[in-house]
Amino acid sequence: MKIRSMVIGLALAATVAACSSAPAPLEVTIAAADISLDVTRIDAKVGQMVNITMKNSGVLEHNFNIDELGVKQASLKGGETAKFSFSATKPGTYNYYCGIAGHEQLARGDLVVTE
Ligand SMILES: [Cu+2]
Repeated sequence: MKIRSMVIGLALAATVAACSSAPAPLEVTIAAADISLDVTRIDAKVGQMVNITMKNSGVLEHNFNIDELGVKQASLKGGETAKFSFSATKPGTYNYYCGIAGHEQLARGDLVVTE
């Protein structure tokens, strides 16, 4: 009985260690203007939750997409703010952009994910 509770104790300790080694969430605030994003590079770790607060400080509608991660955020009207989150399971450089017609080349950036 004593050995059994020790094994359970070790398993719990291992679980806690695994959780605490995960990187803390990354908080990023992005302002979208007509037509640009004020953050053009986000550096994150594999598995790190990226919490975005996006404000549309322009007049036109803007949104946020990362095709490879399935991120497709609904368009914001001028003055609106949205919060959303994502994480990447593999290292790489992921393009993010506004998907409104004609905006992609100007309102874009790179999410750079490393181990
Ligand atoms: Cu846009």
